[in-house]
Amino acid sequence: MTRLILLMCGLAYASALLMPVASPKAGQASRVILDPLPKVYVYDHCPFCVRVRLGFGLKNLKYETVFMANDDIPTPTALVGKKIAPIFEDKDVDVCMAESMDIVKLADADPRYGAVGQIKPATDRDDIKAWMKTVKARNSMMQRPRYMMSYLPEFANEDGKNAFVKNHPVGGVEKSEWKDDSKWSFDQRWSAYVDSYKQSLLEIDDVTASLKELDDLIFCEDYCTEGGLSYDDIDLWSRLRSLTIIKGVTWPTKTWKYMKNLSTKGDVPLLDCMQC
Ligand SMILES: N[C@@H](CCC(=O)N[C@@H](CS)C(=O)NCC(=O)O)C(=O)O
Repeated sequence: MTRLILLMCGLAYASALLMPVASPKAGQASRVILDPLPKVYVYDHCPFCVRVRLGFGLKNLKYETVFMANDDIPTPTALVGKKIAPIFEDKDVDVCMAESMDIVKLADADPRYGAVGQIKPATDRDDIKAWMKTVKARNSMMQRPRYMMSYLPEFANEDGKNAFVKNHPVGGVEKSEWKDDSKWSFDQRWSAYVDSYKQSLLEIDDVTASLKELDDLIFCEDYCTEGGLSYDDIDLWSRLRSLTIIKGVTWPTKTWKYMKNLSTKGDVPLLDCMQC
């Protein structure tokens, strides 16, 4: 009997995962498919990149996602002159640019990329901004070691991971000091990452508690600010997605539905399948 129940649960889970993703979604703008497709160069873990992916996905604008390796300097430099993500490239109209919010705003103001004005302006909500400020440092410390344990494409090779570790301090160390090879060796940096992961296990309940506070600030399961989907969501959802990699966090019901709904509508998967 237990085996039967487990099998049924497994089947329900599998059918949820295997739902067709290309079917038209209720209330969504019609699909925009340019030829050639515009490209978005990203790192999967990067919340700024997620802003663009979410914005384009919500607009139902098809684009090619290029996951750059984290140690790839030539690709972004050839495009915009420095190592940065996201980068938006639409060769047909000679557009190649960085800056996530500028990219989403450009796409939502130009009929080339579908109906304009689908995303309402940011409302500058001080309560959500204050929440994000309070949790920012702690959340980064929890996410960084987990990215190194993940299957994210920019870290598919050791060089990508090593580049990330060298550029992202943990344990409250200043970036300039952390990057100084005379002060921090390769092994010391990695060992600090292990310590940071261990420390983070003691802070899981704090993440749960902070999400409980946020839940009261989220208006509904589809958008965080009364009035509809806005740039508030483009920013907030993209930051929250990074938290979905942390195992053991209990998400409040409304906030989790918000995460799942925008994940589906924006066609950006959460990271919960690689929690650690
Ligand atoms: N203001 C930029 C920030 C972009 C940004 O800082 N991206 C990070 C990745 S999360 C980056 O490319 N950093 C340089 C690096 O990884 O070397 C935006 O919103 O697009």
